[in-house]
Amino acid sequence: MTTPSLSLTLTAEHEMIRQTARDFAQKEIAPIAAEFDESGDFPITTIKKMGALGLMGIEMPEEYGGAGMDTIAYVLALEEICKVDASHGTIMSVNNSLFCNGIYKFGTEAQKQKYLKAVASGEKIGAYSLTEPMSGSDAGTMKSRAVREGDVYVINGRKSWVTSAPVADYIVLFTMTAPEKKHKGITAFLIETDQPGFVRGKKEPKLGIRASATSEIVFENYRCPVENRLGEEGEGFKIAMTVLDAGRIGIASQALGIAEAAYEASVAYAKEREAFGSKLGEFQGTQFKIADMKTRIEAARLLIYNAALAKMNAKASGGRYTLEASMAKLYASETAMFCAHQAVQIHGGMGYSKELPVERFFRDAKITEIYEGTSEIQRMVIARQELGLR
Ligand code: COS
Repeated sequence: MTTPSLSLTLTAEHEMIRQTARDFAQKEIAPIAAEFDESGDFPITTIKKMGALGLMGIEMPEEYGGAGMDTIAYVLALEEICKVDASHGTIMSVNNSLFCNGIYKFGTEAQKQKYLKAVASGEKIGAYSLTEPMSGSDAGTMKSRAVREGDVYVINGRKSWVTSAPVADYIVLFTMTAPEKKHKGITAFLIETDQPGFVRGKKEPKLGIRASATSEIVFENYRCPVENRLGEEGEGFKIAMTVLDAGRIGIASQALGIAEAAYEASVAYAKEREAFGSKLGEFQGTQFKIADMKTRIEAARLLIYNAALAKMNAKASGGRYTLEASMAKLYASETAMFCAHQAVQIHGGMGYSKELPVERFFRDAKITEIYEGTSEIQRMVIARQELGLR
């Protein structure tokens, strides 16, 4: 494979984390990826090892258990993991983007000491819970409730599609404290999953990213101390959206990794497999597929780097990078689906067989167009910004 020429100069630290993630993925994840995809078991051993390498809290300062690196380092490392297995990448991205980012930005010092340190270091697993059975894209319509009683909030309700929920130690939960205020009535809380009233619900039987266990969670009079509220009452929707901006850069990187895996498998197969007396790659029908895949991959990469740089600039300025994150997520996820689709087609029957990982790339790619905001939501966010509607 040729190395793409980029207008971004990577530092020695960037190269180092990319190599670390690449080596780990090849050595430790590649041999088990198919087996965990088949069983749907959570790969706790490899995830813990990723924590020890600093991959579970890449952007968090070292004083809070993280690796103290920047967003470029994060996207490079995540891409490498996802090139081998998107399930490991999902768990990594939720831990990094959705859990750590939120507490680092909105948490108190005590919350950072207790929850951020443990999750950024990989010692504990973090999760993020916004979605409910009847509230997905319209995140402001949730039914779960938190009612304050003295120095605790009593939480009741059902949340769904929570990545890592079957094993998570801590969860950032978004729930209603003032339903009449709609999205302005949502509040965020830090949930400890070993406390009474927290119940892990049914595990989702999924098409792809099967080893990143996902389940419902149920709250039955769960008593959450006031000091575990993240931010103020009513700030939950803004916290959720701010954190999703970071998350969407992660999902874009995941999609890029899947797209590259599908592309590299296709190039190798096109060079090796013969039909009608010629290599597949000698047919124009294959060449056009390869050309379109490569071009979209490099365009996605640039949008991701653009979003990562925008996030780094926003950290200094306090501004938002919503547009850049949504464009990267939209384009990269549709690129992943496009490349996985082409890869199955180039491989023919072998692309449809579980003997090769190409069918797994195809199944894993689809979720990137759905979670952390569907492609339709990303288009809505982009268009609203451009039209000045929000
Ligand atoms: N960062 C910070 N604040 C944001 C924000 C962001 N990215 N996006 C919206 N907000 C704020 C707005 O500024 C607005 O604030 P005020 O009430 O103070 O004016 C508030 O949030 C409501 O914004 P808006 O009116 O745009 O909300 P909508 O209900 O129209 O919803 C969308 C906006 C659809 C973009 C949002 O609900 C969304 O992203 N939905 C998808 C949710 C999702 O990704 N779910 C998957 C969960 S993880 S698997």
